[in-house]
Amino acid sequence: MEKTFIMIKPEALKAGKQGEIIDLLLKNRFGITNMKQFSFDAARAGRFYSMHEGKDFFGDLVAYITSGEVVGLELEREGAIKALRDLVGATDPAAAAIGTIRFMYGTDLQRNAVHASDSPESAEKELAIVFGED
Ligand code: FUP
Repeated sequence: MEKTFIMIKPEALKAGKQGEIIDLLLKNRFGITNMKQFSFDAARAGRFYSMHEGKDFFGDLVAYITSGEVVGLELEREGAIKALRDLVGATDPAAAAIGTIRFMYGTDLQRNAVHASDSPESAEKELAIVFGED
């Protein structure tokens, strides 16, 4: 079965929404095969978001993701990567479809509640950074 990665971002955690978000994952038939609450340091955040290095929002993105604890989950399901992206919704919560996680829990483009892997390569890389490093 396909694996993917989701991360509940700092503002959603501070608002106490992690339980509701995990409940939605289970209701949508994702299996949870690993889960961890942790804080990024700047070096690990830079590796995690390396595809955005050089973009104007990169510094703000790293500052934001290191601003508080996050919860990372390894998920398993048939077609997990696409199914999760559908459940998560568009990057900007203002554009996210009704019923999606970002529609319900996102605040703005940066504080959009969750991150979800967008390809098998991203999932493998992100799972290794979060669960493979100590
Ligand atoms: P997504 O794959 O939907 O998480 O979106 P992207 O990979 O395009 O963006 C990664 C993160 O960068 C988003 F979660 C929010 C942030 N971002 C900004 O803060 N400003 C931008 O202009 C674009 C993205």
